[in-house]
Amino acid sequence: MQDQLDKIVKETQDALSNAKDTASLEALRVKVLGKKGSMTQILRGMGAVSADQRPAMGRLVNEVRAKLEELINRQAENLSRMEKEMRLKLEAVDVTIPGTEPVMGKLHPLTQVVRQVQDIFVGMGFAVADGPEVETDHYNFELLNVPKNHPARDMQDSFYINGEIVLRTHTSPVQARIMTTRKPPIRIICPGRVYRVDQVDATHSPVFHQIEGLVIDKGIHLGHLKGTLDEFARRMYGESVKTRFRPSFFPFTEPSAEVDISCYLCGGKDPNCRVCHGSGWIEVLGCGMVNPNVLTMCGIDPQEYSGFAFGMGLDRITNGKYGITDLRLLFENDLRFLDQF
Ligand code: 2NM
Repeated sequence: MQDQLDKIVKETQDALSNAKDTASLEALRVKVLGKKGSMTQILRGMGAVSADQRPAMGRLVNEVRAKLEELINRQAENLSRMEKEMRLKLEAVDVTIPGTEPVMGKLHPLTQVVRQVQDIFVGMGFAVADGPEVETDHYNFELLNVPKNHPARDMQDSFYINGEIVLRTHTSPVQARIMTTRKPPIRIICPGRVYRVDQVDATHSPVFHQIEGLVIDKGIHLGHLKGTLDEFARRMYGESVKTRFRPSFFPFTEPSAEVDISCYLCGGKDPNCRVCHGSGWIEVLGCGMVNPNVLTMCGIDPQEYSGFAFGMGLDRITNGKYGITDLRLLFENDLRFLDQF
């Protein structure tokens, strides 16, 4: 029995140095001290020991058992300390390491300008409206008093899907849709993409962007038009800009005008100015009092209501503002270009 005990102690010591984690140590504990463990087997064998040797042998077995228990417990403590240290090392986070800065996106320069224009008009009580880019001839031309023989209605100048469907050539059809469905007062601006047949070059594109405005109410007159657009020009280009209204023609307005602003870059002093080319004036928009024919066709009584409307090309405004000289850059989405704004 003494030999057996020695063997168990030796084997347990060997196994202890091989128990590299808590799980294998617990397996060893069961193997030695468990119900079917080797020490328990020894105790069971006590019956076979002669009565005179039993007390001494019993004491010895208990001492060995206590010693093994202590060895295993000590190793268990060691392992659990080591495992904790290992986890702390693995899970350590160095909060002093500098972070990686996220790359911030930006709005496309056109979007920035649309928002700027929108904000100015929203501040004056306008609502933003939109509508389809694929329009009917009825909303795009007919309701806007554009005659059947007008060059814009030529297959050569507009993108027709078929005889009646056309890619909108301006955002006015959005306004026609509002006029036919809503009772005045109406105060809206309509930004969006528009389409006209054009060869692509530095100043032409078959796709471009407009924002148009419309005000209809009782007693609206040219003074409201001029005051609104003067205010827009000052908010957009600075308090010191002057405006100039030149007579013009549009089928949907009567009378009509083009609005120029005094040059915000050179103030008219630089004969080689890249924005005004020395004229001192920059053409920024077209406008007019809504033609009574348009009101009538859209179901609004011109005897009761009047209104004004205006429209501007956003691409040109954007290019002027940022000194961009080629329209194509706005549509190529080259990040090396877009990153600059
Ligand atoms: C312009 C110039 C003048 C205009 C007219 C209308 C509508 F729908 F009320 F008839 N919307 N936009 C208009 C008037 C647009 O763009 C240069």
